[in-house]
Amino acid sequence: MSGKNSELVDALVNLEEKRVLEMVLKHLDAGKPARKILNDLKKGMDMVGEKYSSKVYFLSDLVMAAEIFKLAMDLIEPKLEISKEREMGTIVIGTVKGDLHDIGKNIMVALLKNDGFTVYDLGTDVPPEDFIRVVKREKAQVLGLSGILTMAVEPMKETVEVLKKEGLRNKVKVIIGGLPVDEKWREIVGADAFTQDAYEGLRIIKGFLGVK
Ligand code: B12
Repeated sequence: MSGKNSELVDALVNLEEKRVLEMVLKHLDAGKPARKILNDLKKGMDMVGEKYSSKVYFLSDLVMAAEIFKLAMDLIEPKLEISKEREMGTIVIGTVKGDLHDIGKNIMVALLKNDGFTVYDLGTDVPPEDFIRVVKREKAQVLGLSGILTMAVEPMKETVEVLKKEGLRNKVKVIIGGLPVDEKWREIVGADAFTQDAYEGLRIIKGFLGVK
């Protein structure tokens, strides 16, 4: 593999589960920040996606990479625990209808929980009505919509429309996240913000709520 990548990136790209997990543990023991480890894993995942696009990898390879990523996340998550005792705000989050990708969303959820937010994670393939029901019930201040497929723009838009119909739009901030989202998507969907990066997402959400 390319000499520019870290060993961890290469191990994930080569789908070497044992080596990935060993390296994650080694990095954690050495005190490497969880954020840096996550960045490497994300880079590896992006490269796996490129290999899939260019037909070097099959779908089974994508599934394998996703499994390895999840196992690595399980090791990293407890280390993110700085557990703040304060109540930061309530967020409802999920991957929109028709989309089953949840790795990025799960990272966002882990970061939010770690910072003391109350998070209602509705999982994947979530219909608009389910988002709105939980937003209402929990009086959430923020709604986070994840979408990795290009078609996710439609269900995102639909979800914001239902939010409007229920008269909740001005009470809830909406942020969209995922690989394809950009300013154009934000506009089409009618969201307040977008990001392709969970750490930026955390900053934006804190900005919404005026907390640090
Ligand atoms: C892993 C993966 C899968 C796994 C998913 C496993 C899982 N549990 O998630 C499996 C194998 C199941 C899968 C299935 C499919 N996949 Co897929 N997959 C990927 C892959 C390789 C990586 C995605 C990923 O996890 N990235 C890593 C995470 C960390 O990044 P991220 O999602 O962008 O998340 C970050 C930010 O966006 C942000 N974020 C994410 N969500 C949110 C939410 C909020 C609120 C905020 C604030 C921030 C935020 O924070 C994260 C961290 O910074 C991508 C290729 C790629 N390069 O991305 C293809 C890709 C997304 N898949 C693709 C396709 C086509 C499919 C399938 C249709 C394949 C098939 N023929 O069946 C199915 C779709 C099934 C469905 N209905 O959803 C295409 C999409 C094409 C398109 N334009 O729509 C891609 C781009 C591959 C490609 N190049 O062709 N896939």
